Amino acid sequence: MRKVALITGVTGQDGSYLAEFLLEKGYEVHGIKRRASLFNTQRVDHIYQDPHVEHQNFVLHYGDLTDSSNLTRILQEVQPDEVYNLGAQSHVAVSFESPEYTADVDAMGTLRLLEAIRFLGLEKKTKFYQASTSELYGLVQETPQKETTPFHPRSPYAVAKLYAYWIAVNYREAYGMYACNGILFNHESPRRGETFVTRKITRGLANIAQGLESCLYMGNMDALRDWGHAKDYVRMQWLMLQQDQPEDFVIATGVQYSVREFIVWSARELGIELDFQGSGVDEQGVVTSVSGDRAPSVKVGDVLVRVDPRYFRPAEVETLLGDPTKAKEKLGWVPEITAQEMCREMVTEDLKTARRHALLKKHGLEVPVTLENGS
Ligand code: NDP
Ligand code: GDR
Repeated sequence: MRKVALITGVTGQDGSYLAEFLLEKGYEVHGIKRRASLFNTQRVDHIYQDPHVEHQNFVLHYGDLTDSSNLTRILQEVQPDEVYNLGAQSHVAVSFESPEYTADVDAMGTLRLLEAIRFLGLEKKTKFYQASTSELYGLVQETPQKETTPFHPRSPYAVAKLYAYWIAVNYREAYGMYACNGILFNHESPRRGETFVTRKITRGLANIAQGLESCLYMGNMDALRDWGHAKDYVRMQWLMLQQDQPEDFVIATGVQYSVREFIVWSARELGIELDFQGSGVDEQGVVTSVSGDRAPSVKVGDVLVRVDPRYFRPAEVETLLGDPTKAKEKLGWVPEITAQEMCREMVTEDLKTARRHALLKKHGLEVPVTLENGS
């Protein structure tokens, strides 16, 4: 019998990689997608299967984590062996603007799913993965952060995820459910949402190199993060549900870089050397190009990056660095892709798109590019 998995957030970065991974493992994969006024399945279109053919093994269901009757109905229909709860309002800065909605989806949504599993009597059959986060550590109490490091969340997003973390632990202890938290540090890819910092940088600089944009507006460039590749991290999500006992794991690379360094790497991939004047938290901070021989639209002395305080957060998480020792020892997991390799892959993909758009522009055709500078 092939295993059946249900993924919330299947249309997101991790959901799409996880769906691919489980399909390769022979799973029947069900995903929950939100109803939207525009198509929102771009990340999973390549694995889409026509519902009119028989023996479909990738099935999408309309649903929402704010709707418990809908979650119960989908769970009853799918009867999953494994549930991966990846759905969330996942943007930290946006959570300050929509705190109540973030709590509803990220905290209550997790409770709704767990309750639906219990209500249907699936608590002994269905294993549950909760997408927990390094943001739980927020104002860090210990470096590097590991499973036993105390939490101090710094945003409505992190506080909502704190509830989700503990309700998963509680259902494990109270009802004997196989529920695990993966405390994942930042992970990125060419499929990363355009308003997260790495993608904002690779896409923004690629557009600048091709003359589609002139300046990238950034927040705190001094922030330090432990960045891994999403492909490596979804493998880990699956591994966590294949153990004898449910446990919580930190997933990280154990190496930390600044946002500024990520900007330098991305620019270098595009043939641009940069000169930083002012700090990442200095409102006067500007970054100019020193040379740009491979970037057709960049001249020496151009201001390519400016600090814009609108991207500062009301409470910032300055530094995160994970200690993945437990995952290495118990699950035999090691990340395979470095942050620099990932940056190269992201720049390469964004440059392909930027080149296509520049060509359209050159021929007077409409460029389907959103110039919104992100969050
Ligand atoms: P994304 O933002 O790329 O994807 C989030 C997914 O959740 C999307 O499919 C989105 O749908 C869906 N979603 C949003 N709101 C709802 C809702 N109300 N009901 C149902 N689905 C909803 O996030 P990632 O893939 O990067 O992250 C996956 C999970 O892991 C998230 O829970 C995130 O908080 C967590 N996490 C991520 C880390 C990272 O560095 N990427 C690190 C640690 C934790 P739509 O496509 O329609 O917007
Ligand atoms: P984060 O990721 O908040 O860590 O949450 P993000 O990429 O948004 O920010 C990382 C750091 O970069 C700083 N920064 C900027 N961030 C954005 N988005 N835009 C900017 O212009 C900018 N300038 C500087 C931020 O202040 C921050 O310090 C991500 C999400 O995927 C969460 O869902 C997940 O839980 C955590 O990672 C782990």
